[in-house]
Amino acid sequence: MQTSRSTRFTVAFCAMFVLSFHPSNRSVMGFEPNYDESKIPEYTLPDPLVTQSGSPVTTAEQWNTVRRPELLALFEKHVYGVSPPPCPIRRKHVSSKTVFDGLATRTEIDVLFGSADDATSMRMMVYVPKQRAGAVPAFLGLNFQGNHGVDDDPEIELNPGWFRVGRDGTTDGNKANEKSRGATASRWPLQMILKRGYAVATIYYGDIDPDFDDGFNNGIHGTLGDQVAHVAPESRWGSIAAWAYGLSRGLDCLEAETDLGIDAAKVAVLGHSRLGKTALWAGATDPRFAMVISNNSGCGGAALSRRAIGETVGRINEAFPHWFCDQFTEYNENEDACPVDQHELIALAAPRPIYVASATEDQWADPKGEFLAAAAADPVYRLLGTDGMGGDAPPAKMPAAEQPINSGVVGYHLRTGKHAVTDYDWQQYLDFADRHMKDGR
Ligand code: GTR
Repeated sequence: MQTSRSTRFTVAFCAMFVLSFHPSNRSVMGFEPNYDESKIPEYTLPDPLVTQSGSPVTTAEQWNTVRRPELLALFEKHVYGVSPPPCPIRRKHVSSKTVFDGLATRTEIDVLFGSADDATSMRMMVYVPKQRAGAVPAFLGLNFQGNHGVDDDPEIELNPGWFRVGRDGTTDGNKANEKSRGATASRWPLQMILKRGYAVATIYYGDIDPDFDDGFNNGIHGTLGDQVAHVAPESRWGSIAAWAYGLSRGLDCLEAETDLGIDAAKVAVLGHSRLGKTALWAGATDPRFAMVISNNSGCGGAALSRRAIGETVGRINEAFPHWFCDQFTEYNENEDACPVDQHELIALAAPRPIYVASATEDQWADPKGEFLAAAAADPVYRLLGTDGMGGDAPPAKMPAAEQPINSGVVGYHLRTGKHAVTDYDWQQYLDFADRHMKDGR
């Protein structure tokens, strides 16, 4: 049974109210997560190398022409929803400045979705190292608290848009306040990244689609919604798909802005948590992304849904009814019925390098399920002529904390600590990028 958008809006509004006040945010609405491995339901993962009609996929050509398009369409229909075709973008330069004692140039560009004067726009903030021999590889990711939350330079405009009410005093109602300057700087070690020879581009995710269920009218859902009118309502794009769409338009902008000094053929898309789910979907739908990085993305991201441990499909759809398409609710407490699982999302990035990261205290996101999903994508990577997770086969056992698996093109690590992005995570991503995105690789 599908609920209507308006019912969902009411439910979501109440859920948001409860969520903003609940101390743990983890057991709302009567949901008690299971963390006991022995209570995981028995499940069989769908085989990424067998088509829906039961034919084995044994060649790269079959993968590219039959199975990959089939899986992509299944994820669209059942999980994230169908997005509109790419819209033309317009770009407006906002500022350019030398920052960090001459280390980098910071450029801000407004990217408009479509040609209408009142088109929704997002502001991309780009840091490029000044010392470079040629065009440099880059990381592109969405941020949670505005570009002004990434770096506390008062010259970065306080984003005037809608923000989720923060428990850290960084919002007044749904508006960001001065305390939000630099609030997420620890997740964006800009100088460390720049010193390693990489550019960084980031966009506030709420510019693309504010993160609440308004019946899909605001953000680019409103601007571009007509273009999915032909799609069955239950399979139209949710917010994760909208954010991923924004990342692709961000890449369009980087491709067009050749003067920035970025090599647009070497852009890694990355994200944390819900924005990690988004990065995975962006990597799956847009093969121009040269590398994909999922940081603690959990349920609906890198974690296998069928394990139903920690956050489940039912719980995520209840708490965040706008993230996925309505069809995904069919798999609430019914994960086995979904024709895909998340290892196949990882496989959709193949043969491009992908890195999945978990944290020991982030059981809600099911670190083991994230590892198992990466390992279950390995056969697709090998079919496409890469070494997958490295060695002759993916490791049978999950690695211990701080023992990254990074010799192949499918990387994974478990970090000690909480749901976060830390310098340790970035060091692994930079090392991985050095191996796969630097010249001559
Ligand atoms: C949680 C949600 C997770 C994760 C996280 C986040 O509340 O249950 O799936 O996405 O939010 O994005 O911070």
